[in-house]
Amino acid sequence: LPLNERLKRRVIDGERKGLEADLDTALEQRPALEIINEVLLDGMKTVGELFGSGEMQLPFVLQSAEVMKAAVAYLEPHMDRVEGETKGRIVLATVKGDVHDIGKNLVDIILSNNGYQVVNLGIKQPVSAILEAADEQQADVIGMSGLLVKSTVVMKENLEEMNSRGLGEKYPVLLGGAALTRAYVEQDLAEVFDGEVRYARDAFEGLRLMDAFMA
Ligand code: B1M
Repeated sequence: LPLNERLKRRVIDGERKGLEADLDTALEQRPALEIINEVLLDGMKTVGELFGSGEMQLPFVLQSAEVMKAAVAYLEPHMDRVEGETKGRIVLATVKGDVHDIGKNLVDIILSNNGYQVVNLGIKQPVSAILEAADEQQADVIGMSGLLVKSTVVMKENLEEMNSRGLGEKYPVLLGGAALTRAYVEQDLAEVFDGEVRYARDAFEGLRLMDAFMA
């Protein structure tokens, strides 16, 4: 198989052996971020489709996720980094009940490499932990990720909790994850939230929105 197809296949098949060697070859041809966005994520997309249609079982999805994570970790040192003063701080978490963290961790990498301090709390974070960390770390922005449909409901509850604690105006909120839509966030959620809440389709839009929040 050609290199890109082979890399994509590794994600789909959860085949780690020889991954680094293929990534090294790929790095000779294109930047690390492009490998992630145009090759590896394409593989994850196929995994999602196969799982969704019942053609792939959960343990195999987990193996794919592990290859994806290993590849991102291997590529991270090869990504461009903007040096200089910190542009701001975000507390980032996958919401309560949700274990998906590949997208969240990509957001972490992109923001960290572009001048932001990221306090990454991990997965399954209740709103109380997110708000506590935001307070302790003096965050400028709160970022929540979630891929399950039920996480979109959790996010709404979290925003309502922020309202009730009078924190809506204090922290702008950035939301992302496959189950969300722009309309749900920027119309439905924006209506219930006292502050500013924005939807990021991907990590790069997350970066643009952070820049806008901090401007
Ligand atoms: Co799960 N899973 N999974 N899964 N999984 C989905 C989400 C699903 C759509 C698959 C499907 O059915 N086709 C489905 C959800 C359906 C629904 O809710 N209606 C699903 C399900 C059902 C489940 C379980 C319930 C399965 C089960 O147990 N029966 C279970 C849930 C457990 C739980 O959370 N409580 C489960 C478990 C798992 C694994 C553990 C096996 C594994 C996760 C491993 C891990 O993350 N460490 C896994 C995986 C890998 C997936 C799919 C296949 C791929 C997700 C992924 O990593 N994509 C996924 C299919 C899909 O998404 N269509 C699926 C790549 C990643 C880069 O994309 O996270 O969307 P994403 O991030 C994007 C953007 O969304 C954005 O930036 C990224 C790109 O730049 N973004 C942000 C994300 N967060 C952001 C935050 C921001 C800004 C941008 O600012 C704060």
